[in-house]
Amino acid sequence: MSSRHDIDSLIDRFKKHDKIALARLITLIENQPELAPEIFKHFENNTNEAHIIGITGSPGVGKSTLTNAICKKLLEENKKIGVISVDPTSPFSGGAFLGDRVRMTDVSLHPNVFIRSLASRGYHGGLSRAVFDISMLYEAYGMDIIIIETVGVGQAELDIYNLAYTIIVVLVPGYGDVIQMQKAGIIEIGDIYDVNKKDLGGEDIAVQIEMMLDDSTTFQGGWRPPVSMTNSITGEGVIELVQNIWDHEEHLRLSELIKEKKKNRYSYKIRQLLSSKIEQILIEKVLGKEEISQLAMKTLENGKFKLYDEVQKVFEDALKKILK
Ligand SMILES: Nc1nc2c(ncn2[C@@H]2O[C@H](COP(=O)(O)OP(=O)(O)OP(=O)(O)O)[C@@H](O)[C@H]2O)c(=O)[nH]1
Ligand SMILES: [Mg+2]
Repeated sequence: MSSRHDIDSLIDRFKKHDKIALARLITLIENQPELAPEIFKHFENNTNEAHIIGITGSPGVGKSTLTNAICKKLLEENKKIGVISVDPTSPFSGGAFLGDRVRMTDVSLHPNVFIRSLASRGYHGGLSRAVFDISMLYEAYGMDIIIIETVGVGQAELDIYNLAYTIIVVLVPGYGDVIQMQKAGIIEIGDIYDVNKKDLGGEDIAVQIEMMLDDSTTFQGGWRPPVSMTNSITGEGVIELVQNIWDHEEHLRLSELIKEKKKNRYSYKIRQLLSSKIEQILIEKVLGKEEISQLAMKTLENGKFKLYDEVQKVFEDALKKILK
């Protein structure tokens, strides 16, 4: 199911806003990234640009529920929305995939919303590649807004900083969360802060974030991140949060910072593409599995402390071969 003809007919249906065709193209590009150029070729005349939002925060703070509530609000504004939900599917939160489906069923059947969950496990670094490619498909499909949900631990939140234009950091009542986020260095990346589960308190957290922001001396281009409080189950406070999103979008547009954000997004992607190509050349043409295991044998024989030198030598030889 990937012959040229199949792709062409999928694209035809995609262009007629067939959600099933969108879903299939996503699956195709997810599993066979090498098809991306052929697929994207069909959209060369498409100029639609979406505003890309990243929602991040610790597990269970309500990111998916909040995404659902934001979608509802945006649908009232007649927006078309694509969601990419990166689920950790950790052994501890097993079944998160289905859980997200359930929490988002509210909006997922609406013709102007499309939701894709990606299991973060098993991607081995290719996750942001998939997130990027899917967001390209969403833009080609005509989405006005793209929401990327990631758990704010590990590598993923660094990726989101490079991939999205407006970052929402979600926190919940209880100081532990703020401290954990501070440790992980995530707390600083927010353009907007939201204290969710306000039905459980949270005033103190909002104050703490405001104080933290007051201590920061530099705000990017004069933007001081606003702090909202929501109950994403009832939708309370979501109007304010969505207003903050639009304010930030306007700020980026008027200050032309959006150009920087976009430049950063594509630079990031280009670096990724290039380094994977270089890696591929190295592995396929110069240093395959066989050569690497020979090198390992040599290391065992000659002493493990020579490992770095040996690798450097092999690398230099490889470079010479490539450049020849
Ligand atoms: N009391 C209360 N519970 C909430 C609120 N928002 C979400 N929840 C509940 O919090 C739990 C986790 O919500 P999710 O939306 O799955 O949280 P998440 O951050 O997406 O979780 P992961 O994707 O697993 O990290 C669910 O049981 C929600 O019903 C809220 O505003 N108040
Ligand atoms: Mg979730």
